[in-house]
Amino acid sequence: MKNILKISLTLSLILLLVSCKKDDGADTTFSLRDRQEVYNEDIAEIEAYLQENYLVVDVNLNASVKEIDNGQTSIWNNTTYPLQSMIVKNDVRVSSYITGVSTDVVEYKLYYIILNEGGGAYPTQVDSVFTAYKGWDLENEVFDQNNQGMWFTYPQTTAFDPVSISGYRQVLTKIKTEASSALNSNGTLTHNDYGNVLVFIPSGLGYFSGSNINGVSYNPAVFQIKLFNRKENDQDGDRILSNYEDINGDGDFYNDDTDGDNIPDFLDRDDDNDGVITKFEIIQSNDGNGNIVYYSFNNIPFCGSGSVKKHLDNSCH
Ligand SMILES: [Ca+2]
Ligand SMILES: [Ca+2]
Ligand SMILES: [Ca+2]
Ligand SMILES: [Ca+2]
Repeated sequence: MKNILKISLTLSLILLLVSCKKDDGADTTFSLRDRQEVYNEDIAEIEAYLQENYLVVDVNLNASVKEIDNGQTSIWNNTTYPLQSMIVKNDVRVSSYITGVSTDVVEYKLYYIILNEGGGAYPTQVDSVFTAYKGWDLENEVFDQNNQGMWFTYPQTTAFDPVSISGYRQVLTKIKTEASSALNSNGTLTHNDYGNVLVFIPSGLGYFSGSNINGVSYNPAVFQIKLFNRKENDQDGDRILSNYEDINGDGDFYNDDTDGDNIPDFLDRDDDNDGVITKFEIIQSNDGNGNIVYYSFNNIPFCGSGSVKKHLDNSCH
C-alpha cells in the first residue's frame, strides 16, 4: 500500500527541488563540498571550541557558553557536567523505502552534555517530541530559540524543523521526557524533571550547505534541548502504533519489512501483502452498526497454530 509513501516521497521531492533552487540561486558555480572533508574541519573546530570556552548553568539549568578570559574551567575539562560523545551516522534518508538509506558514509563524533536525564520515557525514532531549544554557533551567537516548546514529528513534513537536524534528533535518545507537568493559573505549564541536553553538531548532521546558521554554510551548531513530552504515532494509520512495528527491536524502524515490498512496516498499511489491510485484520468484533473493537496489540491472534500475529502472516486474514 503505497499512498502514504507516495505522499512522503512527493514531499521529499518538493523539498529537494526547493533546496536545489535555493542553492542554485546567484552562484552558478555552486557545488556541494565533500562531506568527509567538511567533517574533518568541523570536528577540529568543535574540539577547539570545547577547550576554549566554558559553560554557565543557572538554577533553572539554562546553559550559556562563554569564551574563557580568566582561567575558567573549559567545557572539555568540566567535571560537574561531563562531556560525553557517541559515534553516529547521518540518518537523513534519500527516501522512506527500506533501500533509501543516506548516501553519507561519514562516521560522526557527536559530543553532548546531559544537564538532566529526565524522569519520564525515552522517545523512539518515530515518536513526535515536544521540545524547547536554543541554538548558537561557535561564536556563541544565538540563531534560533524557542522557550515554550513545540511539537516535531519525524519523518518530518517541513525541511527546517530542528528535529529534521539529524544530530538534534539522535541526541534525544540519550534523555527522557518530563516526570510530570502542572498547569499554572496563567495558562502556562510548569515542567518537572525533564530531559535537558547540550549537543555540539557538525554541519553534516545539521544544515550542511544550507545557510540557516547566521547565514553561514558548513557551520557547526550548538543546541540546548529540553525534552518535555513525546507522543506515540501510527504513521500509516493501520491502528498499530508504530512503536510496535520495529519487528526486530533494534530501534531502527526502516529495516523491518515483513512482506519484502521495500516499504517498512510502520509505513505499510498491508504489512503482509495478503490484500487485506492490517486495520481490517485486527478487528476483534464488529456489530455492523459502526461499533468496531480492535484487538490490543498483545491480543492480536496468531494464524492457526503459528507464532506470527495474523497481520504479519499472509497465510490467513
Ligand atoms: Ca502503524
Ligand atoms: Ca528494526
Ligand atoms: Ca512492507
Ligand atoms: Ca494484510
